[in-house]
Amino acid sequence: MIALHGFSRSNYYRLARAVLIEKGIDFDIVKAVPSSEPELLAHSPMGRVPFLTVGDVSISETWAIIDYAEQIQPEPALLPTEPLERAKTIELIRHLELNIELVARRCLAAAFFGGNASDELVESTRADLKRGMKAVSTLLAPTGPFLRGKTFSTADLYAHYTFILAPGICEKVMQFDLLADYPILRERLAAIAERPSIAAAEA
Ligand SMILES: N[C@@H](CCC(=O)N[C@@H](CS)C(=O)NCC(=O)O)C(=O)O
Repeated sequence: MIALHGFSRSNYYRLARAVLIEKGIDFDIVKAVPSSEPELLAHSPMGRVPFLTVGDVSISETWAIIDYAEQIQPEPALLPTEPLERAKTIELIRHLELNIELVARRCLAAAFFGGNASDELVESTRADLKRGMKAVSTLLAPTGPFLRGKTFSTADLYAHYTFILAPGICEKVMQFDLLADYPILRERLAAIAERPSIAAAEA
């Protein structure tokens, strides 16, 4: 049996959950929070969530979970099969994660958990996010409704779960609207947010 472990406030957990729902894969949900306890490290070597268990095998890292889901349940496809479009979709996903999600997270503690962020950190985060947003926007297909055009993909789910967190961090720590200069992206995110799997992953 497949089980997804995580907690509902985790955007990565909700992303993995939405993918499994989109795929129609039958899975259980098990509550788990990040920890460096040996029991958790045995499943997820950095002590992070989500992780997936398939029988007695554990898979950490959301991208690995998504890839596994794609392999065991190819339809509906959440990644294009045409090689170039698949590469462009993965390229977009990597930029979302590396240049928006992980950059914004540098100020996560300061935004929501009473941590401190030095002026230097705030400024470098703001500058890197601006670069990241430009990169992401150049990778959007010219027409929607989804980020890469007519076909919904994992990139849309990555974007949804990236942009439910990063703008809040920017607003709290930098008083800046991350999406202000990107109305097309904002519009497509609104269309993606209507996806039933997203509502189901919140449940
Ligand atoms: N690269 C990991 C990141 C997962 C992640 O950062 N999860 C957060 C919860 S949303 C976590 O466990 N944080 C605790 C930590 O980083 O130690 C993935 O793709 O699954």
